[in-house]
Amino acid sequence: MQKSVLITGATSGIGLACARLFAKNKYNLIITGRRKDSLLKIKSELQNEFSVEVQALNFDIRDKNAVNEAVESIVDTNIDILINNAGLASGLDSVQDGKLDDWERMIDTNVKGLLYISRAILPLMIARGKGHVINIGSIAGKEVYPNGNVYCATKHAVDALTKAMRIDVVQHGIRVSQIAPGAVETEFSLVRFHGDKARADGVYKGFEPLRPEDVADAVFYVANTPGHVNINDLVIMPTAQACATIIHKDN
Ligand code: NDP
Ligand code: 8X3
Repeated sequence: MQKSVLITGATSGIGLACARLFAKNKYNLIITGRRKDSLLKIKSELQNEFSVEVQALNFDIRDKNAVNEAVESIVDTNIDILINNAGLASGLDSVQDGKLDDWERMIDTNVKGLLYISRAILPLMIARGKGHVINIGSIAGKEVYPNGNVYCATKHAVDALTKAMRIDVVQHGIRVSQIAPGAVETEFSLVRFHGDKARADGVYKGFEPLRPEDVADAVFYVANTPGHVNINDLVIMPTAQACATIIHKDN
C-alpha cells in the first residue's frame, strides 16, 4: 500500500523539495500553503509527473479554525508522516527595536501553527498505532545569534516541542524527529527582509549554501529508517558554515 505524507508549507523551498522527493518515491501527498495558485500548480505537476495522489489544502496555519477545517476535509486520513515545515523569520532587529507584528507572525506560525496541525493529526496516528512527525527546526533552535532573538526563540520552541511530543506519544509507537538546518537558499531571506531582494541575495553570496533538495534528502532518510529506529535530531549545515554565526565566505 502506498504511504502518505502531509507536508506543511509545500509551496516553496524545503517543503516543495520534500513534496517532489516523496512524490518521486511514490508517496501520496497532502500539501499545504497560503498561495492557492502555486499549491494547485504543484499538485497538478506532481500528479502528472509521478502518478501519485495529491490533495492540496489551502489555509493559513496561524488560523486554528482553518487548520481544523482543512484536516476534517482530508480524504485519506491514513497519514504516515507529518512534516511540520511551514515557518518563517520576519525581521532581524534587536529586541529593543523589534516590530511586534514581526514577533507575532513568527510565534503564531512557527510555534502555534505547528501545534495546531500536530494537535489535529496526532490523534489520527494514535488511532492507527503508527506514524512519524518530522519537525523542521533550525540551527537557530540550537544557538542564538545577534538580532535573531524571537526567530531563535521559536526554533528553540520547536526543539523543545520535538522532545515533548516524543515523550507524549512514545507509548503509541509514533516516531518524532527534528531536522535542524543551517543556511538553505530558499525564499526564507526574502521573507525575513520583507521582500528586499538585494539584501536577501547577499545572505547567500560568497559560499555555497544548502539547497532545499539537500534538506529533503535528510528528511527522506529520517523518514525511511527501519521502524524500530528513530533519528531524534539531525543537524545539517553547509560545509562553509561552522555554526550559526560563522560562515566562511570567499570575499
Ligand atoms: P520558504 O519561505 O521558501 O518556504 C516557507 C513555506 O512555509 C512556504 O511554503 C510558505 O507557504 C509556508 N508558510 C509560511 N507561513 C505560512 C502560514 N502562515 N500558513 C501556511 N503556510 C505558511 O522557506 P524555507 O523553505 O527555507 O522554510 C521552511 C522551513 O525551514 C521553515 O520552518 C524555516 O524556519 C526552516 N528553516 C529554513 C532555513 C533556511 O535557511 N532557509 C534554515 C533552517 C530552517 P505560503 O507562503 O504559500 O503560505
Ligand atoms: C534559518 C537559518 O541561521 O538564518 O533557520 O536562522 S538562520
